[in-house]
Amino acid sequence: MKKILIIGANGQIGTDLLSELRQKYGQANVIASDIKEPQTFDQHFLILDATDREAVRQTLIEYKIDEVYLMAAILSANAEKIPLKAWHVNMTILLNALELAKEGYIKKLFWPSSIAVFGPHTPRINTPQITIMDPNTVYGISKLAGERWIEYYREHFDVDVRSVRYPGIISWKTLPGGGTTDYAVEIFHDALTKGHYTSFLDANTRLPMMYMPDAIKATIQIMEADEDSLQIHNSYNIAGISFTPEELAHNIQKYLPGFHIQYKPDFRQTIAESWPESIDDSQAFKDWHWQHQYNLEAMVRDMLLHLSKKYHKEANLVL
Ligand code: AKB
Repeated sequence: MKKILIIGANGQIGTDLLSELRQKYGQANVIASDIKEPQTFDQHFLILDATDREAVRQTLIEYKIDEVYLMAAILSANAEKIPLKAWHVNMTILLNALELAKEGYIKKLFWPSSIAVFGPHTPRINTPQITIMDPNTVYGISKLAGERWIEYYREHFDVDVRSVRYPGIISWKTLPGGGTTDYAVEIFHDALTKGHYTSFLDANTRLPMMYMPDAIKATIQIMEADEDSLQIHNSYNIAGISFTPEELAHNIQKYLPGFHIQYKPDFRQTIAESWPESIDDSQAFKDWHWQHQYNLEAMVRDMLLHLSKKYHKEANLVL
């Protein structure tokens, strides 16, 4: 059985990825790591600072790791507050992993890119796989540079690295940390606990989003795809659902009729306006049969069912 290391296992995507990979490959074969302790005890967890290449190398050797999922990053909104640190962290952890893969310590690497690689001159509707990319956020610049580096390491050093451009990811287990698309998760928590939500994006800001089960499916599917079928060596566009805060609020109101939303856009509005509204993922479909499953209605229902249990608010839902 192969051995896997997740870096950034306590984060929003890392948490769900960890449980899915452990179900698939067994508890002891999937080592979780993060810079911070997890909420609950995990005997296969270790503290790891991925900017420290020697520490990562030791972990790979000690646990005889084959594959790494590099899920740690400083996201778009947080990165704008600490530009140089965000650049340093996002690039160093990737270059460390690529160097270790080049040296033979990692057989296969997953590194996520993001819709943040696109910018104000990118076609915003049905954004093509190959198009203008002029990101104007630190996070987007680091992801675009990362895409160039992974392709470079593949071409020059035959490193097997797989990547998708995540849209905003919606999930109930762990909150996202510091992204522009975070409103689409916060809204559910506030709808259930307070009955109202103040959105930091305008009512009509349409962004590409995806429900977590689809994001995990894409991540594992591309890692398992036959290498020869992958024609794209920077990062694949993947699409899920595109909606606005207003449309999301209307869908929540179907289950929580008393819920209301107000809009107070802040600096994240400018970031959102530089990103696409929807994504063309036909290349991913063609190469590795990618297709999302959840639409807006199914995602909202599933989110509310899970979170209402967490907050003991099942009785409030009109089902
Ligand atoms: C963010 O908002 O920064 C992330 C992303 C789209 O990569 N969710």
